[in-house]
Amino acid sequence: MRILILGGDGYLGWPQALYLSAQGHDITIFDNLSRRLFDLERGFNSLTPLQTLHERIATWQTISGRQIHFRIGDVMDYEALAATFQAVQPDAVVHFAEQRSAPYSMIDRKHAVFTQTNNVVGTLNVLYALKEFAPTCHLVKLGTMGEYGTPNIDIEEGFIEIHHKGRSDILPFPKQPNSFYHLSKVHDSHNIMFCCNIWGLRATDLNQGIVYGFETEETALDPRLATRFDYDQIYGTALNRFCVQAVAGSPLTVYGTGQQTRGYINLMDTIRCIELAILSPAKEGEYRVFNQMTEQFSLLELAEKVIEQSSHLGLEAQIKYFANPRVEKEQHYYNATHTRLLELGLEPHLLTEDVIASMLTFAIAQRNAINPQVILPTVNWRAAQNTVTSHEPKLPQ
Ligand code: NAD
Ligand code: USQ
Repeated sequence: MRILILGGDGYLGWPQALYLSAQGHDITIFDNLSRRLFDLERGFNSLTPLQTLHERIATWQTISGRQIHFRIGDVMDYEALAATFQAVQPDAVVHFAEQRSAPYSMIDRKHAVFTQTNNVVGTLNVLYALKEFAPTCHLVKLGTMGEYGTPNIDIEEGFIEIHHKGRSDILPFPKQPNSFYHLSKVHDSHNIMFCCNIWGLRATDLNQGIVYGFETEETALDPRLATRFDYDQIYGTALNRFCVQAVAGSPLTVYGTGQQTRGYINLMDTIRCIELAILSPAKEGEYRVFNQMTEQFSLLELAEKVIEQSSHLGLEAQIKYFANPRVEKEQHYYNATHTRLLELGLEPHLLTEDVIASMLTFAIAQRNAINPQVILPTVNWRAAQNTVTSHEPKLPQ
């Protein structure tokens, strides 16, 4: 298949491109490299040393004999996007190209506006490009489990049957997101569902949990193929951060009570789920939602797992409770259905002791690259203005 990967230079997009290329698909990456620019501006770094996109692609070609095509471009630039759709004529488009950090979106007004503009307008452009140039192409869009929030009932896969005053209907599951970033995904979901309905587009919205891990079969072939491993307070996610903190000798930063429970998924399962969605596409006019997670844990459960494995490696990790910089429920019910990808054939890689040990071992090997200055949280949801650095995103005119 011809597959266009928007955001194919990112944490998930790059290993996805490698994996689908290895399966024999014809891959084109479209990315504006904004994620790399953010690190350069702030002095943040991925724990895995990253090669340029050119070097990554050349390495893959040498190793596999397969070519990945790429175009540097912004999904907010409709002309560039449209030209890419016309040139590639994709059978499937995987859309990762969004600003994906909740703390980034809560820094201040400019970062909130940037996040929602980049994500919502970008996705709207993708929907128009599909309509104009590839109406039968299947859109596989990365959403997030955080769209649902933490309701006091089981979370269903996208839709719920409601009985109300003697009538019933199957309606989108209620959304209660916890950040302007998570809200941008809700807005995207509504726009995608609407376009499937009015134009007959076909789309799969993957409400994904928090991804952990840094390696796939393909990235492990050569260090130059590594994907990013973020551990900073803006882009680092819970488990990845806890592993690096344990190695850095910093306390594990548990916000609030640590009872917050979320869905999690291994990086290797992420790329397989997306392949499964591509191979069984949505029908014409169909908007479907899969909950892309394999297990759920509270933060304390994760922290305790990291502490236990750390002790086997001679590290003395400990928890430090921080006053929660976020506004979120700290004691709540959480039970999310996630059967549709299993039905399509997903065989999950679960969070075993070995997985955590391998993440810790990798962090130990990279110990000298850890910058302790970027670990502690400074973005507070309650503040109208947070100072991360003086840099501000450029807003659209
Ligand atoms: P990432 O920031 O590493 O990658 C996103 C890529 O998109 C980057 O390479 C960036 O340069 C590019 N990009 C951003 N805006 C763009 C634009 N306007 N035009 C072109 N390229 C643009 O993020 P990731 O962790 O790989 O996440 C990918 C997707 O998966 C995101 O949509 C995210 O919301 C979703 N997701 C991620 C996780 C996770 O834990 N990482 C969990 C659930 C959902
Ligand atoms: N948390 C801590 N300590 C930390 C970091 C986070 O206690 O050092 C807590 C947060 O308060 C929150 C939970 O851990 O309760 C998860 O935070 P996170 O930063 O790991 O994940 P989140 O902000 O939800 O965002 C990440 C990705 C995002 C994706 C989302 C999936 O950055 O792109 O959409 O996971 S989900 O959480 O299912 O919505």
